Amino acid sequence: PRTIYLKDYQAPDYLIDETHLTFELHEDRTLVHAQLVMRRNPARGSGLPPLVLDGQQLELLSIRLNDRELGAHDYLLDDRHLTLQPDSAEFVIDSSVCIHPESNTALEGLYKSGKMFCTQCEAEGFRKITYYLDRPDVMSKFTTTVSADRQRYPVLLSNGNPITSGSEDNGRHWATWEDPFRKPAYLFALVAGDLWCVEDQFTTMSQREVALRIYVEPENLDKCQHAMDSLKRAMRWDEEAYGREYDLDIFMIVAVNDFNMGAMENKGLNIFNSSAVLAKAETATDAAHQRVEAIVAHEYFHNWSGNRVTCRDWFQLSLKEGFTVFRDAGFSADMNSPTVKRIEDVAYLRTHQFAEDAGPMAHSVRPDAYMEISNFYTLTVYEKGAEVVRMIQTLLGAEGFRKGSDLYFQRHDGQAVTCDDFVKAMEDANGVDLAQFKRWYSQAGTPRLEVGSAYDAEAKTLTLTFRQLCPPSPGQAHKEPFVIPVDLALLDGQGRELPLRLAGEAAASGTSRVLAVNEAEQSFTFVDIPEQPLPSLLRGFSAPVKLSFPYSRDQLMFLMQHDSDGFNRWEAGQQLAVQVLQELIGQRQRGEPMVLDRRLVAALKSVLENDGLDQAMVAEMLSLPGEAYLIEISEVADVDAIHAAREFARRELAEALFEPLWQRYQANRQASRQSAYVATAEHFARRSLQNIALSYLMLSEKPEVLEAAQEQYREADNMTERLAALAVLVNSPFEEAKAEGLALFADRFKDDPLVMDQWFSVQAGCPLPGGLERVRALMQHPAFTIKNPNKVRALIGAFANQNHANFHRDDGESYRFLADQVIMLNALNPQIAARQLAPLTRWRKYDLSRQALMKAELERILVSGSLSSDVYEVVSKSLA
Ligand code: B3K
Ligand code: ZN
Repeated sequence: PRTIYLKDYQAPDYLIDETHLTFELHEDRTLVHAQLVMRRNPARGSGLPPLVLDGQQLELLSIRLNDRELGAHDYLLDDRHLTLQPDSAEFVIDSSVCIHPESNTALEGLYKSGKMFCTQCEAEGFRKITYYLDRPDVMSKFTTTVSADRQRYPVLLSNGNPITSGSEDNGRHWATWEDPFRKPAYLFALVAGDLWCVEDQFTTMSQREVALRIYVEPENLDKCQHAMDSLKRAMRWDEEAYGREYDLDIFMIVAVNDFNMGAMENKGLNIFNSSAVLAKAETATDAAHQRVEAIVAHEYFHNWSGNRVTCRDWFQLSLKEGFTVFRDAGFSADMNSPTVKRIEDVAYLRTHQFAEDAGPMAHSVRPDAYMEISNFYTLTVYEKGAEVVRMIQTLLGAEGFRKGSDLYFQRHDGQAVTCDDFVKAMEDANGVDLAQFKRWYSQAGTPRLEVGSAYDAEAKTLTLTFRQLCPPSPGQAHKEPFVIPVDLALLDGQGRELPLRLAGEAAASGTSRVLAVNEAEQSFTFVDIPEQPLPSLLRGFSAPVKLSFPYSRDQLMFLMQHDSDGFNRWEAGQQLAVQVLQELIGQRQRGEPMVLDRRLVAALKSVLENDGLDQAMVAEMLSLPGEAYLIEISEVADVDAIHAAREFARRELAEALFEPLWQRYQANRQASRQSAYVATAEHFARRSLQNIALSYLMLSEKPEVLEAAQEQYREADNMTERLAALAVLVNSPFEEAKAEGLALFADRFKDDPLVMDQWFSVQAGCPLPGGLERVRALMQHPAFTIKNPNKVRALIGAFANQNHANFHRDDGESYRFLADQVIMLNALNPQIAARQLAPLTRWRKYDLSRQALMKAELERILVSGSLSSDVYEVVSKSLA
C-alpha cells in the first residue's frame, strides 16, 4: 500500500455539481446508475487534464460522456480508477455498474445487514458503489432513486426529502429522495428494508416543524424512546449552546445490527449500530443509556460540525471529530453531572489515548501521512482532538469561544475546510494569536509537565516552576514547547482558596486562574501569599498532559477533602491510590508480603461516610485506577504484579470497609426495589454506588452477600442491576451460583443479540484462570458469529483489552489466539481486523519474554497471506 501525505494535497481538477443516482436492488446483484453533472474546477486553471474517477470492486457495464457511449479504448480501467479524457469544460458522465452488497462482509459501501440493505461510505466507501470523485472537498447535490421488491423492502430511504414514489407491476416499487444541501459522497446513505418506525416532531427555534423518525426492525420498536428523547434534547441544546438549527424537514435514524463503529452522520439519514440506539431498562444498562444519548447527540451535532462545514481532506478529520466530541461532551455534561462526565472522559483518555500516543501508531491530531485512512479514526483524532478544542475554550473563555464558533460556522457554511480555518476563526473572533498553540495539531505524543514550588516565607511569595517535555514519537524526534493551559488555585491550611496575584500585577484577580505555560521551562511568582499553600493544579484536567508534582500522601488526602474543584478531589484520590498500588506492586515484585497503606482505607472510609457527596462521585472515588491505566503508567508493565496488587488492595478495602459498604449497598438496593427504573443522573448515581459496593462486598465471600447478589440478579427490573449481579457471580468462586446465573441469563435473553453481547463480555472479562479456554468455548456458542462486529468486540475485544491477567498469560497462547482471529478477520472485514490488533501493537510495554511472543505473532500476521491495507499498516508500523 501507498502512503498518502498531507503536503501533497491538491484541490480537485474537476467538480461535480449534481449527482443523480438510481439503485436497482436485487438479491443477487445491485445495478447502480450514476449521472454526474461535472465541470472543470476554475481554481485549477484552464486546460483539460484527464478525469480520474475512483472506483473499487465495480463491474462497469457502460459509460457515456455527454451523449457518447464510450468504448474500451476511450478510457483506462484498473482496480482503483477509471480515467477518461473530457473534451469540454462542462460535461455529463453516465455510468452503470453492477455491485454485490449481498456478499460484502467488509461492511463498507453498500451491504446487507440481516435482511436489509444499508450503506457506510465514510471515509472511502462510496467508491465501492459507483465511479466518483470520492473525496470530501468535492461537494454535490444528490438525488437518489431506489427500487426494490416491495414485499421484502417496503421502506426505501436516502438523504434529504422524499420527492416521489411509485409501484411497478412486477412486485417492485421505488422512491426518489432529493437532498438540497451540497455534500461530499462520504455523507451519502441508502437504506431498504422491512422497517418500522417511531415518530415524533421537533419545532426549531425559528418555528419550523421537523419530522423525527427512528427506523428499526419490528421487535425493537419498544427500545427507541430513549434515543428519541435524547435526539430532541440534543436538537434543543445545539440551538441554545451553539445557535445551530436543524435544516431539513425530516431527520431519520436507522438501527442496523452489523456496523463497524457506533454510528454515521449521513445527511438527514443517520445510520446507527443498533447498540447505539436501542435502550430500555430491561435490556440496556445505565452506561448503555448514556452511550445512546451521547452518540445520538454526536451524530446530530455533525449536521453542522461535519456536514454543513466539512473537511477539505481526511488529514483534517479532527476538524469535525474532535470538535463534535467536544460538543457532545458539553451536552452530556449538561444533561447529567459535569464532574462525573469529566472524570469518565479523563480516565478514558489517560488510559487509552495516552497509550496510543506512546505506541508505534502515535500520530498527531492532524496526521501528516497515512496508508489507510480507516486506521485514523483514533482516540487521538477524536478524544485528544476534543481536548485541543477544550483548551482553546479554556484559553478564550466561554464567550470568546462561542464568538469563534459562530464565526467559523458563518464563514465556512457549505465549504470543505481545514483545522487551520477553525483556529483562524477562533483567532479572528477574539483578536488573539494561536500560532504556537497550533503545535497541538502537528506534534504527537503526550507532554510531561513537571511542576515544582518554592515558598519564600520572608517575601510571602510562591514560585511555581513548570518544565515541559514531550517524548519522541514516530517521525518526530524533537518537539517544540506546547501552550499548556494550567487552571490552578492555591489552598491555605484550612483548604480555602487564596487570592491570586502574580508579581507585577496591580491587584489580585480571583482565586483560580489559567496560566498559559508556553516555554520549555518557566516560572510564575504569586505574591501576598501569607502561608505555605498547597497548589491545586490542572483543575478539570485543563490540558492533556502527564502532570507531576511531589505531593505527599497526606497532602493528597487533604486535597481529596478540601479541593473546591470536584475533578481534582477525585484526581487526588486517584493519585493516592496510584502511589499505594505502586508500592504494593514493588512489594510483590520483590517477593515481600504486600502491606496496604491504611491511609487509603481512611480516605475511602471518609468518602463512604460522607452523606453530602453526590453518590456518583462516591462511586468514582471508590473505583481504583484500572489495570490498563496502571500498565500505561508503568515503565515496564508487570501484568501479574499489577493484577495481584490491585486485587489485594480491593480485598483489603472490602474487609476494612465492609460495614459502610454494606449499609450503602442495602440502602441503595432498597431504593431500587421501591422505584421503577428511570434514566436520570440521580438514579444512575445510586445504582453505580450500589453496584461498586456489591463488587467489593462479594470479595468477602460471605453467604449474606452471595444471597444479596442472587436476590439482585433475580429481582432486578433493569439490566444495570441484573448485569452487575451477574458479573460479581461470574467473578466469584461460587461455581454453582455462577453457572446458574449464566444459564438463566442466556435462556432469558437468547433472542436479543445486544443483551447476549453483554453476556459474552462479562465472561470474556473474567480474570479467573482459564480465560482463553472460556473464550474459545464461547466462540462456538450459537449466539456468536465472527461476521458481526459487535460480537467480535464483545468477546474477542473484551478479552484482549480488558482481561489483562488472561490475555498476557506467559505462554503466549492468548497472543496466538488473537493473531488467529486477526488473520481470519483480515479476509472478512479489514477495518475490524485492524482494530482488534491494537493490544498486540503495545508489545514494547512488557517484559522481554512477552515482547518476543507478541512480536512473533505480529510477524506471523505479516506473512500470513494477502493483507488488507488496514492490517498491513498497523502491523508494519508496530514492527518498525
Ligand atoms: N463519522 C463516523 C465515523 C466513520 C468511520 C469510518 N471508518 C462516526 C462519527 O464519528 O460520528
Ligand atoms: Zn463523529
